[in-house]
Amino acid sequence: MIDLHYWTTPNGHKITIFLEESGLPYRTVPVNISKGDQFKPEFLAIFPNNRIPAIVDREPKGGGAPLSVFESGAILLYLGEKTGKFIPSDIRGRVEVLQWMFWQVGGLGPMAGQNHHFGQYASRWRSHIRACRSTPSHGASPTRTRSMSGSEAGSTPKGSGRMAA
Ligand SMILES: N[C@@H](CCC(=O)N[C@@H](CS)C(=O)NCC(=O)O)C(=O)O
Repeated sequence: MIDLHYWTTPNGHKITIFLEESGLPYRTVPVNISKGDQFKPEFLAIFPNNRIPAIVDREPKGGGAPLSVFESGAILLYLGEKTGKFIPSDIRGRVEVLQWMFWQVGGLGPMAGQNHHFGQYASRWRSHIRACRSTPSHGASPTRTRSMSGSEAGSTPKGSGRMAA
């Protein structure tokens, strides 16, 4: 049985598509990244990169302790090798699959992710940060520092954009 630590994002879907297509038994463990579940100590203890998707294979090949894997590309490769599906064993077929997988995880994925991040979230931060900087007395107040680290942890700035000192 595979535990899939998951939220409904394109990176999460990559793994559900593989699992559904391969017929491997799995259960989903929701990680609400909008609420910051990925920063909970119990999640970080297994997956230090604070991101979904991530899996725990409770029956790894060869037996032994449950095996955890994070990063969608590493998970896809792990599951491909575990099941013998979607990753050919001959060198030419293998290269064909791996080059497109690396293209996706190293090129298209991050570009699309950053486009979404800067278009949807950072644009809100920009006006927030500009408003803070326009008031010198708000320079490096602890409130601002706290608020900015809150934003980095996934929440969006609240209020009009100007913070109390
Ligand atoms: N390179 C990673 C990217 C994973 C990723 O960015 N996951 C996002 C959701 S699609 C996430 O968990 N974000 C939470 C955060 O950054 O705090 C992969 O391919 O698995």
